Amino acid sequence: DPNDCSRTRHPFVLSNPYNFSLDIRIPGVIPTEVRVILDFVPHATMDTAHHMILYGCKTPYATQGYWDCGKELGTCRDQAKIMYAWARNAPPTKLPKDVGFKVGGDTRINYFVLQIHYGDVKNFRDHHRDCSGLTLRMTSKRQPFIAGMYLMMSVDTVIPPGKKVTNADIACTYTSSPMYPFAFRTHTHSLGKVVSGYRVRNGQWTQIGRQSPLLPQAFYPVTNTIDVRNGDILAARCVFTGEGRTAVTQIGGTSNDEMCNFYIMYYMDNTRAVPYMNCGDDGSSELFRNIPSEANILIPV
Ligand code: IYT
Ligand code: CU
Ligand code: CU
Repeated sequence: DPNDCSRTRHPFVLSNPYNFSLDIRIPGVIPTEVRVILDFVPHATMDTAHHMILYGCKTPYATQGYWDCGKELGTCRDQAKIMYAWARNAPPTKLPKDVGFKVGGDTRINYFVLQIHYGDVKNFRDHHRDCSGLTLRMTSKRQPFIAGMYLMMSVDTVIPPGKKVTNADIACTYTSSPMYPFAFRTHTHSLGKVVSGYRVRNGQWTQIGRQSPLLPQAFYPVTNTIDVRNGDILAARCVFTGEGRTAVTQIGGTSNDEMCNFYIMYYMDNTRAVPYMNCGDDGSSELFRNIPSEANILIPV
C-alpha cells in the first residue's frame, strides 16, 4: 500500500491551528559514497498534497525535521537543485533505463530537501496525519547514463499592468557534450499562459516541450526525441498577461511576483556528464523573430 505509514520514521508534530504531524519518508542524509537514483516513487495522500518538489544540495536550512520554507527560510543555504517534481493529477516521471541521478560523495548533493505544498488546510480538519513523501530507488552501481537538469530562467522580465501580452524570452548557446532531453517542466506564477522550449540548429526550431503553467507543474515527456549538441541554441518563451494587475509585475519569489522557467531533464553519457546547467540570458529579438507561432497560442485548460 503506497499510503501505508507504518514503516515511516519519527513523526514531527506541528502546532498550528489545525494540528497535524508530517512525516517525510526519504532519508535526509546521503552516505559519503556516490549513489545513483534510478526511480522516484511518490506517496501522496489524495487531496492533501498539491505538489512535491525534491531538491538536492550540500547545505540545507536544517538537517532534520521540517520547516516552513515559504517564510524567511528557504530550502537550501547553497544553490538548490531540482531533481523531481510531483503534482496532483499528473502522471509521475520515469527515468529511462540505464539512467540515474548521481548523488552523495563529491557530487555536492549531500542532502535531499522535500518540499510539499498543501493546497488547502481544510483537508486537515479531521486531524489525520499526512505521510506524503517519496521513495527513491537507488543503486551503488555505476550507470551508463547520468541524468541532469538544464534550467532556463528569465531574470529581468517586467510585465506592465493591463498589457495583454508580454513575452519573456530566454536563449543560450549549448557548449557541452551531447545531451538527450527526455522530460520538461514549466513554471510561472498566475500570470503565465503558455511556456515553450526549443532546440535551434542551423536556424531550424524543434520543439522540446510546450505546456500551460496552469496545468499541474510536473515533468512531462518531451515532444520530440532529439539530441542537443555543441553549437545548438536552446530557446524558451513564457507568455504572460498583465491583465488584472494595477502595478508592474517583476521576477521574484512571492506569488505576486512572476517566474519564467523551462526545465529540461536529460541524460548524458556517464564518461562526460554535466549534471546541472543553467541559462539566464535574454534571447536576441533577432533570434526570436523566427520562433514558431505556436509559442504564442494559448493551451486550453
Ligand atoms: C527566480 C526564479 O525563476 N526561480 C525559479 C528557478 C530556480 C530554481 C532553482 C532558481 C534557482 C534555483 O536554485 I532549483 I537560483 C524557482 O524558484 N522555481 C521554482 C522552484 O524553486 C523549483 C519552481 O517551482 O520551478
Ligand atoms: Cu502546489
Ligand atoms: Cu516560482
